[in-house]
Amino acid sequence: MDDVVNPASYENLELTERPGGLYILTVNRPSKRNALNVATIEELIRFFSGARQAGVRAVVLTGAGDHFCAGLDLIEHWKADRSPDDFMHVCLRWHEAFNKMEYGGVPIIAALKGAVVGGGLELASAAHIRVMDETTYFALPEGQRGIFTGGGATIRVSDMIGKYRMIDMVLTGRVYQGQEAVDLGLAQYIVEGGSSLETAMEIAEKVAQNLPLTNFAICSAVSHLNNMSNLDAAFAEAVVAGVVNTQPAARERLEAFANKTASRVRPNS
Ligand code: 1HE
Repeated sequence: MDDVVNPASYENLELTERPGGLYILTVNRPSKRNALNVATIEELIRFFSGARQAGVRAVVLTGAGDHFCAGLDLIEHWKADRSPDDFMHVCLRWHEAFNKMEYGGVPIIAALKGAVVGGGLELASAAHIRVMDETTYFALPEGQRGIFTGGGATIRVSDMIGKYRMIDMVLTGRVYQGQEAVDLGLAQYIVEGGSSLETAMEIAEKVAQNLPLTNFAICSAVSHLNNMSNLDAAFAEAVVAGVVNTQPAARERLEAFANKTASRVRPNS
């Protein structure tokens, strides 16, 4: 079995295969509220670096226990008494992991619950779709802890909710939850009276029906294009569409539309 999708390859992550190339990836340190230590970040890098080549069609990312993720392992950080150089390199490994997620081309659906805080929110923000439930709450407690964000919140959380809301979250430790969190853009779905995992799985099953190259464009190119000037993004979008929209596998779907056997787009009933 490819090491990347072999559950035995991981100590801090639990990997469960589901039919159709779907995987549930669970940060599995519930006694530490799934705090991210160095070893867990390295395992995330390993999985997301090889997921596409290993044939993974979609990933549901969650945490063990009642909380999604409590962020940086503060105890490991405190005990290590790191130098600036050391911690800069810790953060660069976080970026390696989260960039592999955001730009890797495999759809990642985060199933959120309980605390999604600090680096936990940075982890969630590297997923493509976030599903929360009624227990989920978001915060950036870095300001209170005497530290700063280091795993991309300045980029991705700002992107989701706007720079000044992000600044307010870090300055004041403000907590967002419920429908307000969806309205602001911290999550795209809220599950009332049910589990975010179940809904995230349904979404993953649906997106895995798309062609892998199409999903690669959606889950890699959109992020790259957003980093470019509009002029360059328009050019690069055309190049990506040139590749994706002429893929042989798409012809069958286009033919079905032409033959009127494909489903039509209708309003929700
Ligand atoms: C931890 C961590 C952690 C819990 N690092 N060990 N993140 C934070 O500031 C959030 C810190 N955590 C909390 O606020 C709470 O733990 C929770 C709201 C997440 C959960 O509360 P609760 O009551 O269920 O658990 P607890 O009793 O606080 O913690 C249970 C255990 O998890 C305990 O360990 P134990 O050995 O004493 O049982 C805690 O020490 C441990 N634990 N959270 C290490 N974060 C790249 S820069 C990113 C910067 C940041 O992420 S800053 C935000 C850090």
